[in-house]
Amino acid sequence: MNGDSVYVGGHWMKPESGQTLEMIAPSTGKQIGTIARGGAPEIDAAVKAARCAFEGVWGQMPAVDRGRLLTKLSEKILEHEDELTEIEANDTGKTLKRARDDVKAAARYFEFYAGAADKIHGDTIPFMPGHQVMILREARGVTGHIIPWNYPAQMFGRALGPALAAGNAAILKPAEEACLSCIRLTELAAEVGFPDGAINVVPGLGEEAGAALSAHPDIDLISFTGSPEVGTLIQNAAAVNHVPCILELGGKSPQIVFSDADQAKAIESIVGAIVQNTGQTCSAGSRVLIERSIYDEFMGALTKRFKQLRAGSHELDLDCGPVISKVQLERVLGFLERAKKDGIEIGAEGELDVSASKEGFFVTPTLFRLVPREHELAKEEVFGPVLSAIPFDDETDAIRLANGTDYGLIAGIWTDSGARQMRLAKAVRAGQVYINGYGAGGGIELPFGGFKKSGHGREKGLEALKEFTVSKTVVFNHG
Ligand code: TXE
Repeated sequence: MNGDSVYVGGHWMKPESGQTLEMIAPSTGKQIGTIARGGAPEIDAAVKAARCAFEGVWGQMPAVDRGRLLTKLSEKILEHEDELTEIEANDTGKTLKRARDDVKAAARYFEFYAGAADKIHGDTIPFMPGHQVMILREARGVTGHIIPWNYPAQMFGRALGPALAAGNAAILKPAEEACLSCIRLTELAAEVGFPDGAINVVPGLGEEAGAALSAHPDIDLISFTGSPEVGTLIQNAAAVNHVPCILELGGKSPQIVFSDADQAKAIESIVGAIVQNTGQTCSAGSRVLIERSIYDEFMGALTKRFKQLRAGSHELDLDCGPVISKVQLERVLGFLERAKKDGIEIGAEGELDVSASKEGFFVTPTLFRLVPREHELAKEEVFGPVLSAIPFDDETDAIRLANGTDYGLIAGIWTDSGARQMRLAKAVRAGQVYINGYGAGGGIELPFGGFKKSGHGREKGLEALKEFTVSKTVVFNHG
């Protein structure tokens, strides 16, 4: 694998720094590979290569042919499903099942957007007599994508699928904590035959390669998924050049359980939504809000289920693997320690399996009871398998609580009442609302993005194509 190179203009090359970064396996704490430490020079070369592709072969390619290339990449990913699954699981500490689902999702992104490439079209508008107005829908041009470590393979597809389908030339800056699958996926994309410069991948540190990409004056759009703090830095850097940004910045998503809900069904979903990917999911359901009249009964069943959870080596396919890094482990443990110090009662803890090595970054799944509404556990994203339970009095209180954080990414509403389902769906400020279910980001077809500090812009679904294109109004005066 090209673990010491950046991919620019159709070529793998060593970065000017001549340096590499170590990739550490979260389950063992041991190095399993390297990536290039790309920086400003490589980002600049990538932007130039992308501009050249956009103004040349790639930009001129018929949409149907762009779609065919995306189809080929999708098929190629599935041909390499086993290999990519292993890479992804070792690199991120995901369970093998989760990693396989992610690789399939990466293929599905390219499949979905392949079919859409030649269906992007504009409109006409009735205007004054003697005039004809056409609204063209054009690619933005050169798009930059800064992605996180929690779903490297999926994010590769989520970022590049719609950007390329729409005809943009792209530069991807994957995360330094985990991106070996992105390197391998780039190799597969190169084999498929995308024109030089259509896809450029520059691994490196956020403050180097990422900062250079977000501040580059010749970028037409930045899409970013990561922390709110870095989202602010990126948006500020891009603003200097008036470059628009799509930001997806995480959440503190509520699962709201009313007394008339199917409790057994809700519990399975609630547990799944906080332990999948070891809680390192922007759309993790990290708060469970429970109607007070059923609080004790519901917590009894939830506690019982939580105690069955096991975390251990990703190879065993338990409920949780490790978290991504020592830094993240300390961050999650910090939340747990502060909560204990503040006297918040632990409702249940899962179990650390013997396979959870001391060198790995393991944390026990934890459920907290009666979390005070203003506590950080009720407000802040932990990004680990940590669930906060909070009772509510009535519907109004539930809505207030659900909307009571700076975030607004997704929400789950559990109730049998149709009228209440509709009221809550409208009142909760979140980009996705699930009724009697919880999608954790949902299918690729579904638009995804946040309200408030969860970010702005929409990815996934056909809405992503709107973001990665721009309208141009053309007025013919034939009077
Ligand atoms: O994210 P960062 P971190 C949240 C989650 C987590 C916290 C910290 O709560 O605990 O963020 O994670 C690049 N200019 N999410 O520190 O730093 C970086 O290289 C340009 C939620 O890992 O935001 C990586 O590619 N780019 C989330 C990407 O930003 C910079 C997923 C994300 O890293 C940069 C991940 C800079 N100055 C974390 N600094 C979600 N929404 O899903 C860093 N980067």
